[in-house]
Amino acid sequence: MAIARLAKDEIDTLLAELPEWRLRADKLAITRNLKFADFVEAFGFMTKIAIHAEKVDHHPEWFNVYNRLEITLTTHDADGVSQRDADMAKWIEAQL
Ligand code: H2B
Repeated sequence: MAIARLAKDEIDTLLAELPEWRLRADKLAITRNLKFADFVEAFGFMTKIAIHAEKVDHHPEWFNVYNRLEITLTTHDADGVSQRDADMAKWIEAQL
């Protein structure tokens, strides 16, 4: 576990800043659901995130069906939510 997990109060503060994001039931990830006009819009957004993810070496877990996208952010190297997830969630919000 090379990267530090955020403490409960740090996650609370983060989620207060990100009202569209939720803590997963097991508390090891944050999630957000998005809906786009169509598949091309959804996949285009995923492509944008993918390019950023490669750049910062932090990769989302996601599930896409047509225009729906469920994004899950967790840090495998921390076994939970880290500052990397916070930064990624904030970056994603800034693209919307
Ligand atoms: N993405 C996520 N979500 N969590 C990680 O711990 C992680 C990653 N680690 N992307 C990175 C890649 C690591 O495996 C590589 C070797 O830097």
